Amino acid sequence: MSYPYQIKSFEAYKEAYQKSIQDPESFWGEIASHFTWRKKWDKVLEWNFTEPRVEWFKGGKLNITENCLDRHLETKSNHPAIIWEPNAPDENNRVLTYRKLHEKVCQFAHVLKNNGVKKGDRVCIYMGMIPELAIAVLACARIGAIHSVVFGGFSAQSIADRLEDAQATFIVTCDGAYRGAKDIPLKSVIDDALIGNKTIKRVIVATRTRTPVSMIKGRDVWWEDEMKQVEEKGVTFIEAEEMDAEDPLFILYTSGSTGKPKGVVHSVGGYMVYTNYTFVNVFQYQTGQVHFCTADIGWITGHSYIVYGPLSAGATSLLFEGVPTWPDAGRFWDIVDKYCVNILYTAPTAIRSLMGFGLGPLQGKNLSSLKVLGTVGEPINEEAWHWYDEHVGKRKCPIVDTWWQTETGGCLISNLAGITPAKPGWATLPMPGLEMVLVDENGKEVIQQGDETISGNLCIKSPWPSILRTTYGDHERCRTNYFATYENMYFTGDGALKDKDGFFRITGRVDDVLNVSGHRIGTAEVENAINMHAGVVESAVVGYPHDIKGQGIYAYIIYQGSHAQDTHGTGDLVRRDILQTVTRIIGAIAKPDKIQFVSGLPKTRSGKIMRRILRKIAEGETENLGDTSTLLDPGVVDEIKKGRL
Ligand code: 6R9
Repeated sequence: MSYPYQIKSFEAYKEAYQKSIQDPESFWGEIASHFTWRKKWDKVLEWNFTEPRVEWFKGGKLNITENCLDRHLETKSNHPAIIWEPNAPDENNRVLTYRKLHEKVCQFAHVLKNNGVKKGDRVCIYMGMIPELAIAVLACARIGAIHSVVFGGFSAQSIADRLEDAQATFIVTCDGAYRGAKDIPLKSVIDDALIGNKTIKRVIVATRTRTPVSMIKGRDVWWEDEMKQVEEKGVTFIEAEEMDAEDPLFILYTSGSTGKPKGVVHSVGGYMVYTNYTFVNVFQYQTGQVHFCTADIGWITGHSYIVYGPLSAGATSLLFEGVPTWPDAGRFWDIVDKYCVNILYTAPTAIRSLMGFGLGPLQGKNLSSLKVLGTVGEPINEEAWHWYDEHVGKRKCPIVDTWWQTETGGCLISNLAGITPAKPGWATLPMPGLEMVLVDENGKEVIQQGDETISGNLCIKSPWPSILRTTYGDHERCRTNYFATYENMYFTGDGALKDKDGFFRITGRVDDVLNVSGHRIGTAEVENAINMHAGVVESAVVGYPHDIKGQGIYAYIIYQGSHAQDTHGTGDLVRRDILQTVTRIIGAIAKPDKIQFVSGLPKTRSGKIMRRILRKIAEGETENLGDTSTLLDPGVVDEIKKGRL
């Protein structure tokens, strides 16, 4: 398979960009024509950002799995689609060719149907990184069910909230998951999440860890038993459901500045075209190459660049169950060596953590297969960039710094590997079709004069094919969150710089969202969880710079529980209980790194917590706190400064 829309020179990029802005409909229509459609669209694009309403390839009919699987069968049936590397290096790996993956997806689609799943039903998928996860995702898409993958690190409470919000009726899970030295009892977490749940009709459980599980009669069935029934009938195919281009493909929950995660909805047609287009162009994928994206499928990066982007391009996608530091910090390099990985796509936090182990783990590992390196999830600091470039890429692999979001579906700002220039710490140029602007607090576009570098809030003036369509069950929330801050623009929530060459550097979130190890966490969410603890009166959570995680979580807590005595000592017991509470309510990823007990929080006379001050103290900038005269009780600031951790 060749990609006629693969950009091959900087000149060609500029041309494509020009064309995409002048005539987006013919630009995207031409690209979309290279996919398999049951029926061609009537109109490429209709939109307004006021409702908002965005429709791409309107009237078009397709199924994304025919594009990810069926269309490759003629020429690539024996090519590996998914290579699976298990958590333990001595366990056998698995390779699923396009034929095998197609067969398994069709069979599991039958299983879903046999269990009552219908087009439009919401299926929650809570699994570890095993091939069955990708199979479950694709099987949902095959029959038009809407998948909602929940990352395996989220708690029962988080799952329960998501099940409720999506009104999910089915769950696919595993007995347990291996992640490094840990063994996570997924089914047991699901059981907790289902206490009191009335909507879930069936739970399908795949075997992985053989952790004992309680299978509830009439509700829970084994993946293997169900598959066997289909296999024994010799069934290897299922007709794909014909979907409208604008039908929802999936829901993925992500954190915002309010306490409740939002169910971002992506639709079939636009998401398919855009993830494929960016996969082929950003990474400059060549047929036969092995693409290793280290994200978990529970995040958008895994959806777009492990599953849909690579498979729709007929690529080989490597799926790794474990973590970069287990059994040792050489694991990524062993995998690159073992499978001759050509493209490695990971997060700056992983690079920084591996840097900490020095060069030893790289020794004796053959990394010469690598052609392209990528990063995603957070700004990359120059030190990490150079380490990646020098010690992993051996100065011969372009590094793509890809900026994007759950809501954007695919990369929006990135250099194209080896085609457009890179600049350490800069995501560089927008993808074709993307009209990025920087806006000041008053909503006015910041206009560049001469060679100056400008800064502002990053907004987008017009839609690209994989823009979110809504937040599930609450369109108004989608409007107010993304389209109401600035008129007629999508607001990203990020701040950015733009230099004289038009390159963008993302400086980080400008809202109350933290980015911890590349994971988005809302401060309000963490506060809500902390406040659940019986002894907590009030709390305020902010981010602070963390060497490895990028940002750490700093919590200021007013505590008056029965353990109060202890907070005057070390407070360790209480701290431990609070961490346990956060783990229960959200998951371990949201645990504060620092907890400072305080007697009061800096508030304005109207009762608003002044986070700006708390942020500065957490960052260690205790001297220059700005205007504190509007505070109700300026004295608390001194106390907080003194007790800083
Ligand atoms: C894909 C993904 C989105 C937020 C985003 C921004 C940050 C992502 C980045 C980056 C600087 C990059 N972010 N990529 N910041 N440079 N290359 O990560 O989606 O989990 O929704 O997070 O992550 O702040 O707004 P998501």
